[in-house]
Amino acid sequence: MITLFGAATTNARKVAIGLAELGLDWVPRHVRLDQKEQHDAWFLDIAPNNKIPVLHDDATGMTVWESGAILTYLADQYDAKGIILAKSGAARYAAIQGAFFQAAHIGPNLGRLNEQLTASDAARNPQMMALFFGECVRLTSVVERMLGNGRPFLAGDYSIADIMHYPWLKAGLDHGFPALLDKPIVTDWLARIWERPAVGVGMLSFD
Ligand SMILES: N[C@@H](CCC(=O)N[C@@H](CS)C(=O)NCC(=O)O)C(=O)O
Repeated sequence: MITLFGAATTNARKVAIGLAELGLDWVPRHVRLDQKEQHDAWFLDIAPNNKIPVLHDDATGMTVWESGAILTYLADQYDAKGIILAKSGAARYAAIQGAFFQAAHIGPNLGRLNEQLTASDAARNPQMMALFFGECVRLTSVVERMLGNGRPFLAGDYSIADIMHYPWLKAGLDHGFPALLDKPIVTDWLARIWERPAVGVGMLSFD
């Protein structure tokens, strides 16, 4: 059995989408971030960075953390047809490149900007706010270029690159940053991804 340690968050939902795409059975283990359970010793043993998602697979005995690494693991173990990640060649590395880009840039910058926007007046730092806002403007342009020339998905075919970005850009558009993300090329892509049944299933996980 596969266990996904997670919560109703963007990063856990990426993995839930991947599991649904591959038709895998799994059980959720809700980690209570509101009670700081991610700092408990048992959790730090499996996830030294004290963050969800974490996946454990009884079939291989492996435990993996970092959403991009988990999706790559699932693809290597269970995706013979290359539904979420091509087995070789340029398409494989374009997808992995997109996944790294999300984890290194989109996630941290949208996350920090959101922290600034939702902070109390006393805790808000105008310099930090300007820094993260500026970077998010730049990153939105990167996403637009990735989808340029009529490309339907972020890395050629549908892949882990789209799965990594979807919960973040959807949440950004819905909750915080319409001025940044309400761009036809991005909203068309969001609509295209949403048409996939597995995406709807994954986005409701841990609710
Ligand atoms: N780059 C990581 C980010 C994981 C992450 O930031 N998880 C958040 C929830 S969405 C978390 O566990 N935060 C708890 C904490 O930082 O203590 C990934 O993609 O898996």
